[in-house]
Amino acid sequence: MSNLKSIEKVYQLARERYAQLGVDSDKAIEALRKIAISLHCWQGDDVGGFEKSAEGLSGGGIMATGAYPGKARTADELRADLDKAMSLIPGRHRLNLHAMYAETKVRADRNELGAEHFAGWIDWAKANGLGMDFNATFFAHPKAESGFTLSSADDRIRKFWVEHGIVCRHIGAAMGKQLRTPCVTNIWIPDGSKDIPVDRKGPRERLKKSLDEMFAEKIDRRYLLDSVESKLFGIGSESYVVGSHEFYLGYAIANKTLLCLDTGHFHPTEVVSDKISAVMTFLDEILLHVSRGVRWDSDHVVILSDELKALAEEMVRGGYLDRVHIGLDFFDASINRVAAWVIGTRCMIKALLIALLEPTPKLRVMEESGDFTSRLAMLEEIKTLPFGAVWDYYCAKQDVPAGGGWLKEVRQYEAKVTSLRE
Ligand code: RNT
Ligand code: ZN
Repeated sequence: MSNLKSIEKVYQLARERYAQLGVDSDKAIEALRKIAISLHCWQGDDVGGFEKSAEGLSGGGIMATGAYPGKARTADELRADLDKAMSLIPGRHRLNLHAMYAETKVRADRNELGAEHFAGWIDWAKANGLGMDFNATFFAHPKAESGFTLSSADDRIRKFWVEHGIVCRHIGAAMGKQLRTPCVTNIWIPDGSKDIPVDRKGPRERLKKSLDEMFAEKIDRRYLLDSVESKLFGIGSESYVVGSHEFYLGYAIANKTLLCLDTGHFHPTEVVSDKISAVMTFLDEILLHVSRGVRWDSDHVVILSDELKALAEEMVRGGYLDRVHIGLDFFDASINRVAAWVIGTRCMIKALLIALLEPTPKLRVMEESGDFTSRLAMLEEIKTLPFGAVWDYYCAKQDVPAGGGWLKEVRQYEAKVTSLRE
């Protein structure tokens, strides 16, 4: 029997098994196909970027560790690596780009960037039928070295970063317009302090003022969706982070922006899965940065963990798929970078598939009638349903390797392409 034939056969058995629980696996697959994950460009080069004066990650408090050979050195290499990764991931997804990945012929500072500097990316996205999301880059820059950007007490510094935010909104809008899908343009700043500050209030008031200035121009939501990302602490901002969760939750509600919840940006026992329904009660849309913190905001590659599954369950159970933008945010420099994208993104999609295959109506009936014994029994039983058969079938139908076979392709690409890079 051919591989495809056997995948189909196993799928038919799984389909029947799910049908016994009232779950239509064909429908689950159809729903899954429509979910776009925004693949972050920065896994491909350890958050390096291509600016002429690239200074690496200095001044940002985020860190990629590891020295695996073969990282992309140019935009063309990064796009080729993304092409390879995307060819091994089922479905049609999006590209999440950072401003530091501008392709400038002559040096343009962050406040001088325009859509023309991203033409190579936009053309590539267009050619591949991908939407794009965008991020302003408020780190790895001399004007970020003091540890304060949009909240800086130095008005020249603060203004510079406000200008950066404004040009990035225009770039995002151009991406959205050209690609005919709104570009979520996210703001994360590293502002904070290593040791206990006396003034916690001043920087937060200045950050609000800067955001107000940045967002003053109304831009059509068909092109641009503004988003703000909170954080708990960073390297060098252990004692105080200006853009904390409370700060941005308040800002997003008051100003109708999106809120970005990064799964690595909370206390280790706090989970974003429980925050979704809480914030969605007050916000139209949110952005997720799906990451995996190990003891801290370490940005490990996303795996199919209980929390990843819980995150997907909350999106599906709450009917939030249209209002939650799923972006990834991890960067591991210690393993093959193309493989890192493939592993993390496939896991995100698997988690969504598992959630879509849940017999939620049955569970709800148990819960509503107070039968928590049956609810717990069923929640545990469904963990061993044949979801893998549905996943394999979905991959085969989408023309990507069903099992671990994708790794062979990454290894071939490594031998022919990435390992030859200096
Ligand atoms: C940093 C934030 C931010 C970055 C990217 C590169 O803690 O998570 O989203 O990871 O912008
Ligand atoms: Zn993030």
